[in-house]
Amino acid sequence: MDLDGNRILLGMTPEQRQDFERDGFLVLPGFFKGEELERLLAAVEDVAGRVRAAKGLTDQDHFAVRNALAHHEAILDLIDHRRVLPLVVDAIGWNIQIRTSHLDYRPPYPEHIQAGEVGVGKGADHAAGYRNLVWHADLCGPYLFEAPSFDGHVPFMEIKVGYFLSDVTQPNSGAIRLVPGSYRRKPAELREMGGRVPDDQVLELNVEPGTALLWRTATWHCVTPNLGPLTRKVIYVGYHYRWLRPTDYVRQDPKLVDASSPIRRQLLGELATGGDLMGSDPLWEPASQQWIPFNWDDVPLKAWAEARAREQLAGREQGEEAR
Ligand SMILES: O=C(O)CCC(=O)C(=O)O
Repeated sequence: MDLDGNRILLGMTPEQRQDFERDGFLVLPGFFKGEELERLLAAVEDVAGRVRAAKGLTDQDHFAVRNALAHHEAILDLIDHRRVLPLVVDAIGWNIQIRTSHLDYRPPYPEHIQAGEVGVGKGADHAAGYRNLVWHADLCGPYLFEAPSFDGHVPFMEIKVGYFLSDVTQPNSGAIRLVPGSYRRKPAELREMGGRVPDDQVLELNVEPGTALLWRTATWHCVTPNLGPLTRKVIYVGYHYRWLRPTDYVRQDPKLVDASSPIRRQLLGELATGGDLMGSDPLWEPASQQWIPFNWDDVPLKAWAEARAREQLAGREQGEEAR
């Protein structure tokens, strides 16, 4: 915040921030190109080969990998990518860690499988195990997180960055569908609508490889079947507050943590300085440092964000003086 209480943006333009507030997401075409995109695609194929070997799958089979960051360095490098982090902090702040990172690998449907109605979850494809996710908002549902809802709305708990690495420009090629602005609607409304959303409220993200999507995961979304000729390849990285519990891990592999930078250690759910997660007196006065740390150096994204905000302010002031 500046002295007038205005949010200082670290990566987003004011227009992007407005779009994000209005729609619940930002689409960033051409986010990865050239070598960066090639590296991610090679990583996906490398992981895919290992998954197939481990699970006895064929190259026609679809699968998802969770805690994907632990399976390839190129995926790990996404979590604090220099162009991603400022956007993430603008969206959700610095008091964060990774909840989940996942890879979705979805070859074209075999000819004999008929797609059911998109977003509804009934059809031969669902019966055959194809995961064309139905319309939903994340972190809510009949058994999950409804207690802390405010007046039936989903509190702001998480954002994800999606990286669409394959061509999903054609309708029904495995693209995500979104309902702009729906993070402000109650999940109960979606249920009352029978889990169907009228077409005029829906945006299907038919995007080129290398597009990124920064989004509040309370935005209603579903996935189309892959009726095209190409394999759908998407990676998502989800960031939530440090005081929530991740889904992909209790603690990440110590080798991975030890080899990580302080900011990366924070994002992996650890204290950047390597201290005890339960504080300095874990036996008699345990105090989760994922709530309020004794030492803010344990949460280095705070200082990182503040330093960047100061730079932005100084730049603004210099600009004003030059006028
Ligand atoms: O695979 C996708 O595009 C969407 C995945 C999804 O529903 C989610 O991340 O919650």
